[in-house]
Amino acid sequence: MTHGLDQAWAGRRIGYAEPMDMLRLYIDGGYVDSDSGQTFHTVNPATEAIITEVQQASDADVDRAVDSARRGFAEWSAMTGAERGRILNGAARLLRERNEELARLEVLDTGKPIAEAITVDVLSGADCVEYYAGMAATLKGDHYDLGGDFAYTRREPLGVTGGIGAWNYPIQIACWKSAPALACGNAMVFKPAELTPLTAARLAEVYTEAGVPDGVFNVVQGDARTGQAMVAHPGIAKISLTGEVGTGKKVMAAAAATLKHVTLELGGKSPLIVFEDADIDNAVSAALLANFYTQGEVCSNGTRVFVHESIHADFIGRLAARAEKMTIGDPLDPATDVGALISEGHFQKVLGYIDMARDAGARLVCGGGRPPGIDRGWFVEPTVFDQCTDDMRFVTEEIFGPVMAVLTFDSEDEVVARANDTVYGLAAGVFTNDLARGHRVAAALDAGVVWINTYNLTPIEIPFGGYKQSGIGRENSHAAIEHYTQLKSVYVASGDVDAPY
Ligand code: TXE
Repeated sequence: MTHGLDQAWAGRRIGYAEPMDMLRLYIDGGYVDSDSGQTFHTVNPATEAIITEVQQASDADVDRAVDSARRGFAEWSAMTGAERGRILNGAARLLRERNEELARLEVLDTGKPIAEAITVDVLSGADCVEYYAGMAATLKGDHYDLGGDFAYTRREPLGVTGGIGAWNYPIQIACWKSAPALACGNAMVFKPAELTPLTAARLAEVYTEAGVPDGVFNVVQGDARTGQAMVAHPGIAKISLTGEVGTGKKVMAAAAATLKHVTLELGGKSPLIVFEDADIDNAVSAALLANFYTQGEVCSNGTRVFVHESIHADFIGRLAARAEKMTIGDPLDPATDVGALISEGHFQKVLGYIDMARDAGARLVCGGGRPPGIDRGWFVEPTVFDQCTDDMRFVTEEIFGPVMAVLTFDSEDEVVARANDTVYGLAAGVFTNDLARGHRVAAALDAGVVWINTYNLTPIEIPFGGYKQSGIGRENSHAAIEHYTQLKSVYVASGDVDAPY
């Protein structure tokens, strides 16, 4: 099965990457040159080859993007929600038409398998744009009858907003931030992660082609420094960040200077709990996806797998048998299950955690390093450690790679307490056929998202975001509208002011 992939790409070898022009900034409805004179390059993680050079935005470029966004906002917010919705619907259609092209760019930039990118990344982004296109015309306030007097509320856009993305789902993150922002009448200046710059500008092309006015969605390229310029900019009313917890703390602190609205989608070290009555094969499927999909570079992954003692041996046996059959290699090959990690630095970081696990005395079940026979590209085998304890560093810290920790437990109370014993609170999985227990444990877990007998399903209709240090605010669903609008109360008097003096 080629996952719907055009045969022309099936089997395309790792080395393939047509020459690309230098990637410029996207401001005011088109590509423009940065005035910084500085560039960086983006690399194909599967081949370590440079894909193309990218222009690094200067602080003046961020200024230019905000000025353009202000002009775009004036035109865009003057439209009705229905008019904005029609345009955004067109953008969703164009994203679907460009799915294969954009999915392939995402594979080149991230190293993730084409089988994932072609079925999830771009299409889920299109679903998001379409969902908020439908919501644009439904935004409204309330009316309050005050006995002669009356009041009403207006749900108004914030103005120019800022989006800062992470590198694991570049175009999906750009859609998750820009679609609700634009549907509410805002403009957005967006910065993709410096490791994956390619597809955000293509989203800008799509918005322009669909009829979004110039300046409403601008893309600046660069690293933390460009992000810091956005957070400091007085013309940006809100920042939505997807990134590490440490970055979230820096952004929140810096945003205080201009008292910006902030929403943060950060990291996690989520528990995946398998009770003694669970369907073991289903739980194994979930554990594999929750640790090795996108090479484990998924924030909500269930990387602490708690298995009831009574089924532990059976679970580990079935897990190892399936993990060892996973195909690692050319991300452009539709048969590939596990692609390359995003960068040399991240590759070494993940290998470091694997060494840490060994040194801590955890038992290696399968994987454990670079796949034999692959000496180029930042590939790590799907790795499972057993006999782990809660205090091991690789069990408490987010690795963001294909490394699973299996732990055992005896009672529900014990496992809930251990699952919650973390600074994170992004997600959790509960595997049981006891209905009451499933809902009881879901209520007891400190997590923004809990999956019962499944994992990592994030339809656009449901809110996504973390408890504790995993984030602030929610993306997707109607919840995101709250983060991209502000409420104004208007009081209308029917008589004169009743002044006692
Ligand atoms: O994050 P980084 P990465 C998390 C995931 C992991 C991390 C990986 O759990 O922890 O993201 O992505 C910019 N001021 N999530 O390595 O390094 C930087 O340029 C302003 C959670 O990219 O934090 C980049 O664009 N900006 C998520 C972005 O911040 C700054 C899903 C993120 O960089 C900055 C996916 C600063 N001081 C990944 N420093 C979820 N919960 O949904 C860096 N940046």
